[in-house]
Order: sequence, then structure tokens, then C-alpha cells
Amino acid sequence: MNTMSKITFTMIKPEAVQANNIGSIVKMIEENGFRIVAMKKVQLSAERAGQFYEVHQERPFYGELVEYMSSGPIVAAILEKENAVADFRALIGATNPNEAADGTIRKLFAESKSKNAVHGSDSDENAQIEADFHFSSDELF
Ligand code: 3AN
Repeated sequence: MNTMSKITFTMIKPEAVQANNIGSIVKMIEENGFRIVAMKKVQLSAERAGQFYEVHQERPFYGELVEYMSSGPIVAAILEKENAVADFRALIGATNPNEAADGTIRKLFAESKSKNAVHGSDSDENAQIEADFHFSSDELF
């Protein structure tokens, strides 16, 4: 894919899927100018979730995070927009929903710092790595 700097990667996390919030979150994403390049509902094995969050391996919450992210289905998606990574981080809000700004996805839908409704890539480089982790080129439209 040749859209570096225009794409980000997101996951709607298990508690938001469980709470029937997929549609509300996708609506906010589209209304804020992101185009959905790819999207699928999947359940990650603990091994796959562990690989995805490998960068956090040394952090104290790694085990809890891997267990949680493999506890139920998630929705993985690639989103396209100018300035996608930064604009999406602004739309989702702070990691801790208590610190997330009003109107952000996490303020509206997150339960806690770990069950925080959505993932958003933190850099162009990671967006590409994460998109490639979940999707092959024939799944992108
Ligand atoms: P963000 O998702 O806002 O980029 P990161 O990259 O610091 O935040 O953390 C990755 C994920 O790890 C978060 N989305 C959250 O689910 C989980 N996490 C982060 N900090 C904590 C924490 N202190 N306790 C439990 N889970 C956490």
C-alpha cells in the first residue's frame, strides 16, 4: 500500500463490541472524515494479541492487556485521511477515559484505562506495521 502518512489503524476493543457500540463508533469515524479502507471482525488468539502488543512487553499491564484483547471479538480497520494518525488520536482522546476530552470516542465509550474502547496507531510507521499485521493487500479498497 502506498498511502503512508494518510492511513491509520484502529481496533474497536472487546468491551465496545460486546456493548453493541460498533455502529456508533464507526459513525463517528466516518463523520469525522475518515474513509474505511478495510474492516473486519475477528477474535485474536492470546498469541496474536501478544505479537500485536510486543512493544509493550516490558510494561506492567502487558499480561492483562493481552488477556483482555483476546477475550472477545474486536473490529480491526484501516482508515484513510490526510493527517490520519494525529487526527484519529485527537478523535479518540486520552488513554485514560477520565482524562479524555468531551466528545471523544473514549470519553463516550471507554470503561477504563485498559478497557478504553478503541486503539489508534501512534505513528505513521506503526500504522503501516499494524495494518500489515491484520490485512493483506487484496483486502484493501
Ligand atoms: P494508547 O492506546 O492511548 O496509545 P498506550 O500505547 O500507552 O496507549 O497503551 C496501549 C494500550 O495499553 C492502551 N490502549 C490500553 O488498553 C493499555 N494500557 C495503557 N496503559 C495502561 C495502564 N496503566 N493499565 C492498564 N492498561 C493500560
